[in-house]
Amino acid sequence: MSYQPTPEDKFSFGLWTVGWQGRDPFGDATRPALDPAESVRRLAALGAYGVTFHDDDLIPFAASESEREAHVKRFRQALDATGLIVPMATTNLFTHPLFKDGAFTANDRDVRRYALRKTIRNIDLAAELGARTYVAWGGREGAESGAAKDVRAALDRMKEAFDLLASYVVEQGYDLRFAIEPKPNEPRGDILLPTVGHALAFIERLERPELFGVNPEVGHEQMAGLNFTHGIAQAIWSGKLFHLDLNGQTGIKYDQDLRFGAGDLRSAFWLVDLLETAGYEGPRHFDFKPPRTEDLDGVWASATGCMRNYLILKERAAAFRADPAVREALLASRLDQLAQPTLGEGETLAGLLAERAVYEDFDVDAAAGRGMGFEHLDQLAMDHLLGVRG
Ligand SMILES: [Mn+2]
Repeated sequence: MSYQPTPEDKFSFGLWTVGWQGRDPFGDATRPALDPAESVRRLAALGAYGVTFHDDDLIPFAASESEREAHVKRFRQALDATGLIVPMATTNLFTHPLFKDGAFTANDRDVRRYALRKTIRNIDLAAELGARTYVAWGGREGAESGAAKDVRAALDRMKEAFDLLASYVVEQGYDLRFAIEPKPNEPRGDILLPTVGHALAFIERLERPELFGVNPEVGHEQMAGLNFTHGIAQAIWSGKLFHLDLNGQTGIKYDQDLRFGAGDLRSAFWLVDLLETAGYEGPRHFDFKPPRTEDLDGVWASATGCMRNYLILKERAAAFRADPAVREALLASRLDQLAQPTLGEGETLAGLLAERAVYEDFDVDAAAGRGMGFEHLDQLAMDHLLGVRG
């Protein structure tokens, strides 16, 4: 296998990923600005199918109306020339000092009203460019200290904003759904909706929950020490995996945004196994940052590595699932039983309560003594992941 991506693989990249100039809290930019049209051409040449953007990646914050039109036109021409699509767009509600205390949940009411206008303006552009998903990452929606934020009131304002945005999209007739992106901290000390679970629960309180899903990011869940693949599985189980951000993270530390596969490799293997077997049909979107040690050649090498690692893991996961020894090991670990309802067909709880074999006569010691076989099963997975089997 060549691991050469094609548009059928549905790989997409944010303009802000390859375009990141390497500015961090301790150092200045190490790379020149990239022209969005050039990024589109390079990504298409590498085998990506899509490109995503924040309003401010494409159109500088203070651009005039005519400058705005010129930027959009150049971008659209690059899309038309390459066949790249825009599956998703999002709003930058975090860079400008205006948003230092948040956007939809800023204590300043006029900041919240401005944030709604800024978002709706970019939703119009997203719809115009054919995006089907609108991501909302509230990086500044949070606090560093207790009294600074009334969290219940802030959640009221967050709900108000999303309810208004959803009704706008419905009124305009846009074919666009929202995906909320959780993150536990950074840039705020603590961010609202910190995990996939928090976001899933919040969505159910909205007026149009059917228009909202999640956009989980590998590193964001792993920053909180959580099992990303489990979070994705629950999002899929809930019908809420509208989009996702692939990257790499090594443990509980700052948001590393490494290229996909370069963080927790075992977790990446199980993630690809899940996405490829659970019927997820959305974009495989990379939200990473090529390290600031890299020049532009290194940027494209990093982007290539994201896609290559996904395809290698896809191949390895498929080989794992196809291996007869794995099928046998899965049975020995009783995965087939987990898939069966706990009550039999037509059986009632009363029947379960009346059956002595279930409880009174149950051989507890024998059941407790049965090994689960998980170590053998996991080693088969390791062998496949490491490429020494099959
Ligand atoms: Mn990140």
